[in-house]
Amino acid sequence: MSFLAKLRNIYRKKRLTVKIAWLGLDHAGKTTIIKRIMTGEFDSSTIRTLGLNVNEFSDADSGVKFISWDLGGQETFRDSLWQSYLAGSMGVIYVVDSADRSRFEEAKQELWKYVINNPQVDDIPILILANKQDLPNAASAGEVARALDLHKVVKQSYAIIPTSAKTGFNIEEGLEWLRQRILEKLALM
Ligand code: G3D
Ligand code: MG
Repeated sequence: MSFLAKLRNIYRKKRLTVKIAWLGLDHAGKTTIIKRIMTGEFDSSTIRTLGLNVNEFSDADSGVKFISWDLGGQETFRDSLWQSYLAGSMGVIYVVDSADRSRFEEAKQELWKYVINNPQVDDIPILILANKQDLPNAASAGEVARALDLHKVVKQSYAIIPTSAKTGFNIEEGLEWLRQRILEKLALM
């Protein structure tokens, strides 16, 4: 069963919207992965606020809402804006282009600034996708983990897994980790 189909059961039982925040530098593969997971009919919209593109995807049937945001580039007013989008998220998915080593440092800075060092994310599970594994020069998940300093994460529960949005490799399997964390959280609600 797919990630969405499994979450649909939660929705039917609890009538809860499961909101998940997708972050990462532009070009990491967020939109491609989301479109791959969103089966059947879904709504998508792009909200342009203060020069930022926020993409929203919702699947009415499962009550799942994905909110996706490109990090990196010029500094804007996004700090305060982002907080409101992150509030109430049950999970954060951080996507990295494993083949673009020239942007690992930037990916690390943004991950720590907006996710790991963000008090709003203290008890939100973080799934990191080392994407584009189909490319011959892609760094392994271990190499990406070292580049992002993940061994220094102490507050949050996180996992890093290798994926390819192009071939579909490991996408459902990786999301399964996050789904389990979400189920644990819901059990406490
Ligand atoms: P973003 O939403 O994070 O900004 P996109 O990223 O989903 O728009 O993807 C950016 C580009 O990377 C797209 O190519 C997309 O096809 C490609 N891409 C995404 N995931 C993978 C992957 O796993 N492997 C490979 N080889 N390419 C991937 P274009 O050419 O449209 O810019
Ligand atoms: Mg995108």
